Amino acid sequence: LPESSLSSSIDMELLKEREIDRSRLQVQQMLGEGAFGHVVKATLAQPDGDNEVVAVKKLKDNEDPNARKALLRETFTMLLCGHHGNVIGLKGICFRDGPLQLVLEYAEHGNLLHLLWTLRTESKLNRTVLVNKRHIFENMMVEVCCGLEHLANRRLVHRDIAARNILICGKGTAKIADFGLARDMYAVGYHRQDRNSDLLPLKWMAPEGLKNEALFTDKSDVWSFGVLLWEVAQLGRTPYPGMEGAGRLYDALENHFRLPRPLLCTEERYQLMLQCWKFNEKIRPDATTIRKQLEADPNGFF
Ligand code: ACK
Repeated sequence: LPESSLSSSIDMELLKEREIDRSRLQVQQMLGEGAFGHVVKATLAQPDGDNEVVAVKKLKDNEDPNARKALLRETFTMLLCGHHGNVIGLKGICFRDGPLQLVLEYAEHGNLLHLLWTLRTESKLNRTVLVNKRHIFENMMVEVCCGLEHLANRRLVHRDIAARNILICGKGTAKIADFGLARDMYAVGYHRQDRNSDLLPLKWMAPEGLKNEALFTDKSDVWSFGVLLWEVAQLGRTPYPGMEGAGRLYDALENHFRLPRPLLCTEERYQLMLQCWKFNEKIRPDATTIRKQLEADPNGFF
């Protein structure tokens, strides 16, 4: 990794502290791909001779300077984030003698959206699975809130909270993943949405994010969390079917249009979603308040 792509020698020190020698990695199989990166399953050789299963994120095209910048930014966001049990952990970084690679904690049960689709199929055959599995999903939402509380404490905005980005690790623990869009609130202050990109998660974005000169805060992640609650109650359906385009959605939201109440949730749970979708971010609850409400009412889904 050329030092010119780092903003300071402090950055270099941060990377060195967390360096992993790439010869310790043995790639096993492809897990999937995102906008600019591949994720592969690999084993990481431990000093005691054991092999730990990990996920490795790398670029599709190492020559693309924008992609390199994006992965480097993702790396530093994860370093700033530090350790939390409900955020996918960064085990280390390979940056010498080859392309930049992030070594991540492996999520053996894949993403939450996929899990919801499976549940939808199962529930068509037997409705009782919903009630039987309710507590698992209630618990996952509490866990995501804990992760969001940690991000807010670290002054980080994720900007892409959605079921597809919640990964499920061993024992069914939900962890926030994919920091590709995340930002440091204080370092950036505000930023302009990239209008040329259609990769932004528009249907999960708060109105201030849909606007051009947006001020993203932890409360923008709270809006997305409300959409995530809706995705769970709708067993992984896509929000606002048929509605495309940031402009149309913004206008609808400004005119008080909201996602309708899912059949598989209580009125109370829907009221919590509506709190997350307050147009004015200042009156949205924070992650701690939402977590307490979820804990006080653990039977809101299905
Ligand atoms: O949604 P998925 O099944 O889970 O497909 C994507 C793909 O790689 C591209 O991001 C999967 N993925 C990402 N990070 C991890 C991880 N830490 N453990 C397991 N799978 C992962 C993700």
